[in-house]
Amino acid sequence: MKMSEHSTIGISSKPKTKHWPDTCDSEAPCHTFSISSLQILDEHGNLDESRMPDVSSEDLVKLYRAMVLARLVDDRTLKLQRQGRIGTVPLCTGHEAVTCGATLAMRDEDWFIGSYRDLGGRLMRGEPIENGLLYYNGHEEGAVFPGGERTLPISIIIAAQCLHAVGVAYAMRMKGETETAVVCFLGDGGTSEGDFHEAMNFASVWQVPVVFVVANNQWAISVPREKQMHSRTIAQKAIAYDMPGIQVDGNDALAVYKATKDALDLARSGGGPTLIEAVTYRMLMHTTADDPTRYQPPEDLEIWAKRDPITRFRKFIEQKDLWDDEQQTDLEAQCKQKIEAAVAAFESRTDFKVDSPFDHVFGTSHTRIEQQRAEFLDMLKKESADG
Ligand SMILES: Cc1ncc(C[n+]2csc(CCOP(=O)(O)OP(=O)(O)O)c2C)c(N)n1
Ligand SMILES: [Mg+2]
Repeated sequence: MKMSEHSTIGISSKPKTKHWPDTCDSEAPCHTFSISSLQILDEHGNLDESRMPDVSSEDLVKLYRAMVLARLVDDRTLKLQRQGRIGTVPLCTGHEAVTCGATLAMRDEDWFIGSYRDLGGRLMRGEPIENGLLYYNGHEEGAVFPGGERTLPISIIIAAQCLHAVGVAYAMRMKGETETAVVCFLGDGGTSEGDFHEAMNFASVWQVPVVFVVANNQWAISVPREKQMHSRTIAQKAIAYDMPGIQVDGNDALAVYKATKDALDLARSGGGPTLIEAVTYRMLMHTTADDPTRYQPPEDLEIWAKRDPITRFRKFIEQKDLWDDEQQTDLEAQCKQKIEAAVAAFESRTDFKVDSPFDHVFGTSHTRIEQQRAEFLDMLKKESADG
């Protein structure tokens, strides 16, 4: 497609103003850049009133409830895995403010395109708890849910979802949707991948409505951030693509909410993409297949435990008289009931299509894939015949 055609599909055909000088005066910097940071709720639950976004009391409570549900689902899933009742699972403990805060800023018609550590946000988008259990037990059925067409399946391929996000945003504008936007979640490790940079580049060139939310949890499996990049911040990677970049306290759900809301407002108004770095910490293992005690300093865990996103938010809503111990007890009981119902439903299901992964490799049937499907089904048949 030629650039000149863009205006007919709703994407600005106007090139961005060229802002580089023909020659650079060696005495003065050509450009200077800076990265700002945002915290609204500190680790003790104290609020910076001047930065408080406009969020209703109802939404504050909704956000808190969503974070608690995600934490409790994580606890239960870890136990199921340790009991051998589910396969390998990535856990989200510590990440609740990132995904839940960002998701609260989204509209239902926006696209949620993420990875495997976004449980809280996925549940807020309406994904049943049972789905995650199915998915991590190897059943594709858990990758989709009714009404979840705009919540894409989890991307296990690091940063591949960034390209999907830009493509979806571009397609949306082609289809004439001018109000919807895409939120793309990824990790710090994802920003060291080529896919991320390609996506950032085209998001910038096309000025598509995408908000990249990077959960900088300090680790890519056992590789600490400083061993995979030399950048002082991840937010500064936005500068290379001339898009806004901001670093937020990723354990402060209000800061994540505000940064995402501002970025979505900008995107909806035609202002293009934004990169948000949410600084947080992975409080548990990478996945249940990994032993973080071999590489994670215990003192770091202590430091980050004091910054827990849920504890500080609870203090904040208690100070606002929106929450008390009785509500907490009720919430935990309700969550546990929902979780147990999901576990029971998951464990009683037998109607799986074991070869469903082959359905999703290409949009249409493909000879090579069909051969592989036949081999796989044959192998299962032989295995069950052998007992
Ligand atoms: C393209 C690709 N390379 C390698 C892997 C193996 N892998 C799985 S998770 C992971 C680390 C990702 O770290 P990060 O992006 O920081 O996300 P986090 O797990 O910390 O949430 C890697 C390398 C993969 N899934 N995809
Ligand atoms: Mg990481």
